[in-house]
Amino acid sequence: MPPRLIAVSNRIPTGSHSSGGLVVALRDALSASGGLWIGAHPDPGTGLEEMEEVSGGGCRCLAFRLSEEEISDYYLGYANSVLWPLCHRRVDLVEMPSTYEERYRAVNARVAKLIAQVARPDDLIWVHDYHFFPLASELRALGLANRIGFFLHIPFPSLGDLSVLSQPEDFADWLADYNLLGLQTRGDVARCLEMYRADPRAEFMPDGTVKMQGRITSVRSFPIGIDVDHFRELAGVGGRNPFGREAPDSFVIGVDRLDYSKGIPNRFRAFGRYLKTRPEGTRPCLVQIAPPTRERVQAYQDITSELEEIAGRLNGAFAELDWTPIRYIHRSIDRSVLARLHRMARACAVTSLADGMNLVAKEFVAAQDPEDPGVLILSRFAGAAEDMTQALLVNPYDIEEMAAAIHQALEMPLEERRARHAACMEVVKRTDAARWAAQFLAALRTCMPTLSPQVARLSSSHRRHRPAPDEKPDRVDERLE
Ligand code: ADQ
Repeated sequence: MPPRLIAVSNRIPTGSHSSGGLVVALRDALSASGGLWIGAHPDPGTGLEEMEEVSGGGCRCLAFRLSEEEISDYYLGYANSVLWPLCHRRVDLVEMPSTYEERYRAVNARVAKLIAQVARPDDLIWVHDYHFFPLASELRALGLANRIGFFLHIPFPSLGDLSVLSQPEDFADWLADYNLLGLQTRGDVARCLEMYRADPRAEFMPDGTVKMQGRITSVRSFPIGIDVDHFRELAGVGGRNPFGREAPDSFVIGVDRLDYSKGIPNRFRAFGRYLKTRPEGTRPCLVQIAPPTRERVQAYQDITSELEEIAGRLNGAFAELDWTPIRYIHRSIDRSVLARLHRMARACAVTSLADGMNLVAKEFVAAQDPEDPGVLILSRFAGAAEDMTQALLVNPYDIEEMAAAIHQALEMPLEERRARHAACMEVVKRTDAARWAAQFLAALRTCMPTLSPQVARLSSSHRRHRPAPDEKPDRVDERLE
């Protein structure tokens, strides 16, 4: 039996979110080790000092509750109005009331205590994403010497953008408490190492690891992928045409959470530009599926209005009685319908201004019929572009170039489509979600451990923890004292 795994992420799988590649890959790794998945309960609540079992995820899941204030200040606030825009090169959108950061630190400290209550000394702990940057520091302060890994799903921020944080030096410090730091791309690794290179406390070891004040961290890229076979199966299943009698002649598909990082307004503009010059007699559509997220954050309300305005204007200008060029669906749809739509589309437009990987690009490629595949138009700023170089790579700020790519994709000869698809498919298979999880865990199991004396020293000098206004003085969990 491999060492027990504890996964920590903001979301835990519940019935409705349990079929994505990440969930399947982690669930399998957790089941194989008799592990636990810890995350926030989907509903706010009280009873903040303990976790509760949640069912529906296919593995043992424990949830902690977030209070309404924590959802506002920690989740919507620091995580999604500071760290998310910072990592997606939108420092202009960063909002910084001091309660955001205080609550972010306090939630991480509280979650660390909850984890410490259930963790055994030889468990592997795998922390996911920007909601939990300081979690390892908090666990070390409680005396845990376990191997702790971190995977960042979104882009690693640039050194310049990090200086927006109130205490940028804490960021490098937080990450140094992880034994393994997993990032999506080689570009992310380069940005992370640039941060450590600029930090006088850090030194580089001959094996490429980073040493900071006695802690050794390995920084590596692990490009995430999808459950390829499952998505192919979903796409290949027959059944009814999702359009019914309203099927377009040919269409380009876009599927994204409605987020400003996904570059959807420029995609619409590029499609409008393409419509102006399209070959005579053709009536293609852009089918955009964009369910809302984080609707209480102003920047997300703004992008929703902007898209409605552009789609309305373009449809007003180009629609005919029996043709609506932009079909914009502002809600989530069933994954099997999504897979069918991908297979039917002639092209998929992924136009992110910044994106950790972008799984939609991989899902589109996996869904294609290799004998008659559609074409992937892919932003060079999505992590997926680092390896999927045979997609039609575009600059998402350049409307003309994207319009030309839409034309090229819809007119591309069969042989070229096949060759490009085969090359992209090779990448999709190579980065399958199960392999991604296995590779990360193999690296975590073998990376340099944290020694107990180091933890003791670190926790005694747990320098910068600033208690939140409503936080009571700590009593370290007795088992660990
Ligand atoms: P996201 O920003 O959410 O993920 P992405 O990688 O594209 O972006 O994954 C979205 C997932 O949600 C896909 O599986 C997609 O099919 C699904 N989805 C999107 N719209 C949907 C809809 N309307 N109905 C049903 N399903 C829908 C973050 C990072 C990414 C990184 C992933 C994984 O921002 O860069 O690739 O994590 O690490």
